[in-house]
Amino acid sequence: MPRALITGITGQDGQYLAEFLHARGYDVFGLVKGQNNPRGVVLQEELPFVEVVSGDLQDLLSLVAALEYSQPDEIYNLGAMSFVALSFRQSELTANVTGVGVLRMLEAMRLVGGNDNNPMRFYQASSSEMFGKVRQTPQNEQTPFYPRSPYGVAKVFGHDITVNYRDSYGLFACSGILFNHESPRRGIEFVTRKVTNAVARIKLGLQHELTLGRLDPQRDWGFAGDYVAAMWQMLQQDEPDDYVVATGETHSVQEFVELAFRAAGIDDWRRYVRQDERYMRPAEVDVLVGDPSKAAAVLGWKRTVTFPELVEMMVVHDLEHEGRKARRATSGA
Ligand code: F7E
Repeated sequence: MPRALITGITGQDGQYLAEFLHARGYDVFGLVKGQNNPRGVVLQEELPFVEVVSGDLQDLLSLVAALEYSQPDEIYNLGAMSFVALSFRQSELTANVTGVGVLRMLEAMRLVGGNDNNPMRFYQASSSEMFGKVRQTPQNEQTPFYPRSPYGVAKVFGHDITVNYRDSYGLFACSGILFNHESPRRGIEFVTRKVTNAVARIKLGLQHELTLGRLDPQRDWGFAGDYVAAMWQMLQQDEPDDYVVATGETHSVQEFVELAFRAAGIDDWRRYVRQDERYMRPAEVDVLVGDPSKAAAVLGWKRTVTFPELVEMMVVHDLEHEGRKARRATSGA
């Protein structure tokens, strides 16, 4: 059976990727950091087939030990401090985990390596945030980077060091430049899930307003379940390479908000939405839209969920989820 090690296993993408690989017969190992990490406990309940390996992207020896133990054919480096807004307040941590963490994993891979006939393959989760103040539209694999946050800067380092280690040491290392991808498993700190969760709670009478930052930024939003397939496809090619994964469409935060309220049967969204500077960033990425034609041509990748379907999927999930929580609270169970 093929073996895979996933960092960031407790996040949205880690969970979808673990299920995807498990369904294809992989033994899946997940790197979990810290002592008694509560997300590790949730992971064991939701994805019992994942074998948890302890380790931290800030600790090279722990990565060496994790690779020696799991002996993966494929390493998926999804672990990061991934919230752009927080990266402005914890920039050093972001540089260390999101940036230098990639270098540590590549070094661990060089040390442990796998055998010559079957060297380990590496996937780096790069990000459209690297394009930041965009130099070209739509963005493709050749578009120059201009990151706008400590997170984006750290991701540029992670991307460049992946390419450098591939060129320098012949590692099978790929970088997937993924545009925003969302799902009912998205963390509540990100705007899409914050919106769909609030819409559900407003509909159920549990909350009365939704406070957001800017409504005009535009993003290329796809469904996370589609995007993990592209990660895997990259590692099945004969040669390692870099790919943009995106829908090719862009929508504003406001459009997402309008559709989400409409999906819950509420037409007058403006009654509920308030803006607050607290949620505005020192530097913003205004418009992102990716060109996924290389991923389509080489990997045969395409998205299966449209933007309105994505919004509806998240609202329906949150209505059900918040409704169940509220019922449990009133029944005292
Ligand atoms: O913000 C605006 C905010 O935090 C989207 C991460 O997965 O995708 C994600 O980065 C937009 C921004 O995602 C609120 O200013 C308005 O313009 O959901 P987000 P992001 O920053 O695009 C990329 C590809 C990654 O790699 C990242 O790891 O929405 N916005 N009001 C808000 N954003 C948040 N979070 N909260 C608000 O209240």
